[in-house]
Amino acid sequence: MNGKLIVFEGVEGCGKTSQIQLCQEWLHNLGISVVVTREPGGTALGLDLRRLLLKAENKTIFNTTELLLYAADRAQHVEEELKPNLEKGNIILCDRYTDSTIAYQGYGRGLDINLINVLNLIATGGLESDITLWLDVDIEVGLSRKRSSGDVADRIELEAIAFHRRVQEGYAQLQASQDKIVRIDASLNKEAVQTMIQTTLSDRLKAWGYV
Ligand code: Z5A
Repeated sequence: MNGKLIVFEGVEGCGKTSQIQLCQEWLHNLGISVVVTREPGGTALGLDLRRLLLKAENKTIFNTTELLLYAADRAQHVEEELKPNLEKGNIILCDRYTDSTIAYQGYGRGLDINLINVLNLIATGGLESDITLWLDVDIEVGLSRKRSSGDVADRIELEAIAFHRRVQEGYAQLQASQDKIVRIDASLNKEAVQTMIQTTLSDRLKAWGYV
């Protein structure tokens, strides 16, 4: 496939949405064809799954059910959105992908990570990100940003702080074991974070032949 898949990962309120928007503008100004998407909810079916997954009243979703719903969202997203855009040569900026499942359902919920790896493989057909930007911010900072944004807290944000700490630890472990995952200090202001992202991506864009 000719395009590239750039994934943004991190705990709640790390600033993925803000940074993806700035990055989209930057790439657009460079004349690069860019598509923005997310998981869960990057397709019409995925939007329905997202509502089920994040509805705060859905307190009876079992951990395995949750895992399978995220996997179903991903399988649909890969076939309907990611593969066609990569075939067209587009750059895709994707808000969350397979590492979210390892961090949240693996480290957070305590489900078997080997099983999650197999499930990720089934859902993606082996499609991996070309680079993953891990926006690393202290969970308290992220959660307090979310609170001050005025958004209603969803089912996963309402989890205990210990859950969010395990998720954060999951990201740290993933980053330590994979060169493809680049840590970005997301505690800085939005402009400084974007500068770091652009510096990291500029080298890749050259290597990939986009600039
Ligand atoms: N999940 C899962 O469990 N398993 C999976 O496999 C997948 C997902 C794929 C939905 O994700 C949930 O699904 C998520 C994980 C789980 N858990 N929850 N909740 P989501 O990505 O849609 O939701 P989110 O993680 O809560 O992201 P978000 O709400 O989109 O937040 P964000 O994108 O990281 O941040 P933001 O919207 O850019 O910023 C939040 C606020 O902070 C906003 O007011 C900004 O203006 C402010 N902000 C952003 N950056 C800064 C800086 N640098 N300084 C100060 N303030 C800032």
